[in-house]
Amino acid sequence: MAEAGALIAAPSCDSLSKLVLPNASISAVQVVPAGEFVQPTGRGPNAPNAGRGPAPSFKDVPAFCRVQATLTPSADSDIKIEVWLPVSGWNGKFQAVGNGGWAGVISYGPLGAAVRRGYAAASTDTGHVGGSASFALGHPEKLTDFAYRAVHETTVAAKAVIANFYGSSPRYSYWNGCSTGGRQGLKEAQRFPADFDGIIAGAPANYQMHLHVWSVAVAQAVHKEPGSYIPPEKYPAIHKAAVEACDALDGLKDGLIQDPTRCHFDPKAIQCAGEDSPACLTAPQVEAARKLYAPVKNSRTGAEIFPGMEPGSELGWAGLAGPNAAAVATDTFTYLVYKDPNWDWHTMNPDTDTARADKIDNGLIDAIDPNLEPFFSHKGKLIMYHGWSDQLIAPGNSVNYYGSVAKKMGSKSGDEIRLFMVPGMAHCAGGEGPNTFDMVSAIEQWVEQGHAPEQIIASHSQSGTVDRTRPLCPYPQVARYKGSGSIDDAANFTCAAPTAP
Ligand SMILES: [Ca+2]
Repeated sequence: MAEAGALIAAPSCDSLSKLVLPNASISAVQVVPAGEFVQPTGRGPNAPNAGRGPAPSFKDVPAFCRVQATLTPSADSDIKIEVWLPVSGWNGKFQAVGNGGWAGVISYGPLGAAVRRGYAAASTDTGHVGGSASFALGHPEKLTDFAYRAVHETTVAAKAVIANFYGSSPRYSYWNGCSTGGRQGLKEAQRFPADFDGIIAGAPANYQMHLHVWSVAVAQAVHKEPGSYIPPEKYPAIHKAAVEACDALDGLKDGLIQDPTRCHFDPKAIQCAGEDSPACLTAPQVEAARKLYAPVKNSRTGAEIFPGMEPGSELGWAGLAGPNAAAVATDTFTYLVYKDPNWDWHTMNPDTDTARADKIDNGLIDAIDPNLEPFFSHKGKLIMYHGWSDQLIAPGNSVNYYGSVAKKMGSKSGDEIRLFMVPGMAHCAGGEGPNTFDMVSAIEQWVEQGHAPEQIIASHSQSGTVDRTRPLCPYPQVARYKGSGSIDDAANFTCAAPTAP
C-alpha cells in the first residue's frame, strides 16, 4: 500500500532531478517506498560492504526520496554522493555519515539508520570506488577528495538539496562516523568549523600516518622471526591472563578492565614452562606480545609515534598481527608515501618512515590540529568515543587527541568536547564490554538543549538479549560501582574521578 506522504512528495522528489548545483550533477532521483531499499551489489572486493560485516537491513526504513549525484570540485574529481530525504516525518535536521578504511563506497547502513530517526541524511564514497588506496597513484586531486574535500562538498550539496526539497534549511546539522568516519569528523571540526553543529567522532583514524606506521610495526613484531608469530588459538589464553591480572584493579571483578592504562600485564606470565601449547607462549612470542602492548617509539629519540594495544584487546589481534600486515595500513606506504606497488612492508623503518610519511602528508589526511576555537565559537559540540579493546586503532590515540585539545583550549574544552572511553569494546563496535549506545541522542541533547552528556548508558547483548548495562563516563571519569545491587545494572554505578592507583 502506497503511503499518502510518498504520493504527495513524489513530484517534488522528481523535480530534484532538475536541481542545478555548482560542480555537481544529479544522476538519479527516485522515491523508495518504505522497507523497499535494496543495497546495490557489485562484484569482488569492491562491492559495497565487501568484507565489512553482514549487509544491513532496510526493512524498517520509511519511504524516502533518494538523490544520487556526482560532485566534481576538481577536473579529476568523481565524487559519488547520496542524499536520503524522508518523504514524511522529517525531523528538520541533517545527519552526514562517515566511512571506514579507504572508503570507496556509500555508507548505506548508516544512511538507513539516520532516515529511520527522521533525519535527512547524506553519504559519499569520497571520490573513488573500492577500499584500496590505489586510486591515489597519479591522482593527487582524488587524494584531496578522500582526505577532506569530498565530505565538505557533500555537506554543502546535501544542505542545498534539503533546502530545495523541504523548502527550509536543516535546523541542526550533525556528523556521525567511526574509524575513518571519526577522522572525517575531526577534520570537519578543524577545517570546516561551520559545517556541523554537533560531531560524533568514534575511534578516529585521525593520525593516519602514525597509525599506519604502528599497524605495520605490529605485523613486524610478530614476523620478526618464524617463531615470533602468535597463532590466533593462543589469543584466548593471553586474554584470560591479562583480564585475570587486571580485572580487580578497578575495584570490581566483572571481567572488564575499566582503565587498562593502570594494567601492567606482562605476557611472560604465561611463558611455556614445558611443551608449547595453546595455553602458553614461547619466548619469542612473549617478546612479540610485549611489543604489541608497547607504544611504537623512535628508537633514536624515544619519542612515541603511536600508543600500543591495551590489555583486554587480545581476542582481536588477528586484525593487525595476522599472517600479513593489514592492507589498509600498507596502502599508505605503497600508494602515498613510496608510490611503489612493490613496496615491501617488511622494510618499513619507524624512525625514518614516520618522518617521511608526515612530510608527504603534510596535514592533508591527518587531522590532529588541536585548535578547535573556530568550531567552539560556532557553538559546535564534539563527542568522541573509543573502545579500550580496539584492535585496529590503539585507543590511547583518542586520549592523546583529547588531551591535546584540552591543553590548547584550556578550561573551555570540557564544555565543548567530551571523550567516552568504552571498557571492553573493540573497534567501533563489538567486544565483551557494553558496546551499544546512543551517541546521536547525546549530541542532540547537548546541541539543542545545552545538556552536556554526564553519562551515556551502554548495553551488552548476548543472542539478542541485554545481559549488562553500564554508564560510559566522560574521560577521565570512570564508572564506579556503588557497592550494592547487580553489577550488570547501570543504575548501580556512578561516574567518578579515577581513584589514585
Ligand atoms: Ca573490573
